[in-house]
Amino acid sequence: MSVATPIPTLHSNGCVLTPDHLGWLEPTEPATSRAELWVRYREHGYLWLTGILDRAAVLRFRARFFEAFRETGMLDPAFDTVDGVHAVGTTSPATATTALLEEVVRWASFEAFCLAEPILAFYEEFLGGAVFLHRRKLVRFTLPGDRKATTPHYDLIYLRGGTERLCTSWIPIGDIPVEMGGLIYLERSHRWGRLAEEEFRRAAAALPPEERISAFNRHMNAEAPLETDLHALAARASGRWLAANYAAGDMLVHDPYLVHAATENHDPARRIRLSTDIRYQRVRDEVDARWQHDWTADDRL
Ligand SMILES: O=C(O)CCC(=O)C(=O)O
Repeated sequence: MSVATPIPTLHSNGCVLTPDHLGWLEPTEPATSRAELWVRYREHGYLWLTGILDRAAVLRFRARFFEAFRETGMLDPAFDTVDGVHAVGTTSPATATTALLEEVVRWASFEAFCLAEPILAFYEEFLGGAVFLHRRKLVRFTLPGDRKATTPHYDLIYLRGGTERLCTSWIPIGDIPVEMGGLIYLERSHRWGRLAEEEFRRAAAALPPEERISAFNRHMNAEAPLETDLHALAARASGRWLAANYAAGDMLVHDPYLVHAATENHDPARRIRLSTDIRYQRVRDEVDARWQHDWTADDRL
């Protein structure tokens, strides 16, 4: 994709991001040398590895998900299952979609998806040793027109009980062009995130150990860790929000201090956005014990 391609206005939780506040992510060729990958990762806080995964395998998993999703009654039967097209005007009780997601994160086929050869090979090379995949894995879908999107945060807020040498993989399960509401990163905010976290660490030093590592400890609540207003946050971190047209087969890798959010899905074709976010680290580094359970909607992590 050309960097000169104009970026459309995007929306996130009611916040309007006009093109002057946005930029494109820079793609990285997966065959790039390890040394160069690290240079880019340190500089930008992310790697957008285009086409690292087998596109057909990713689409097979998308089709499998929507086959199960059909029982919510929200899939338009006029389209192929793999397209994941939302049936106009349909809704489903949150309990039904939560139960489905809680089941999907325990599917053996999902575990296999997360342990696909190219992912493992990438991390073993990138992290330089045997890797560990956190058990708590999230699968997310976004219906077209839904006004709720992931609010800005950096991942370490939720993962303070282990190493900070941790990487998140965000994997689009299907194509996610920019208007379909993918992940956006706040430019070079991993430096700012580190400083913000140091401040919180100091403020929380006197709290009991369990509360100190909680994303919801009283200091986090007292002074909201991050603005929910994306413009205010961009001004504080002096960066733009970076977006991309993601394709099935891509994988993003991000630093645990890099601030990110998601945008709303305004796909004219009414396709449902589907993605997963999963975390890897070296097996020898300290692991956050709270993340060694399957995700549930009420796990408060
Ligand atoms: O997919 C999303 O909406 C959010 C993902 C996320 O927060 C992450 O990858 O850490």
